[in-house]
Amino acid sequence: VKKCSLTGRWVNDLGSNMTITTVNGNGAFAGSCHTAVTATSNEIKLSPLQGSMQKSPNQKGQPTFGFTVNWSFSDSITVFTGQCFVDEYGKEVLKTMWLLRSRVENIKNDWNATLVGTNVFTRLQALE
Ligand code: B9F
Repeated sequence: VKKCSLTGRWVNDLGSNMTITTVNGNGAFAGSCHTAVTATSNEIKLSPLQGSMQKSPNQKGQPTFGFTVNWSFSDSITVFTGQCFVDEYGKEVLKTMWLLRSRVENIKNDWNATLVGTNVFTRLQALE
């Protein structure tokens, strides 16, 4: 079975681009994310991400992972959790869910400070 590797460039169903540059021996990884969507007038900026993936000795492939994106242009943070799958055509797919936490000024607004959603990432094919 083809192995799923997180390293490389990915695009999700919203059109956001993500690059994972390094995965170390402990499964720690780093990269950057450029969201295609926002809900502020702030200019979208490339934002750093840091994550961790399962690398158990008996890794049967299709690892689980989590990562945090620290949005450089707002006070918000998104955490993603997911799994890297190889689909029936041998294509790698990252199936994720996310929580997006916004900063609120007052604890009374805490109840609506977190959004939840899903994203599907596929490998960004380099232009030929
Ligand atoms: O638009 C977000 C934001 C946070 C506070 C004001 C604006 C920052 C970018 C988040 C991008 C999300 C989506 N992009 C993607 O690829 S992360 C999960 C989605 N997947 C107003 C308050 C909270 C959101 C909008 Fe805001």
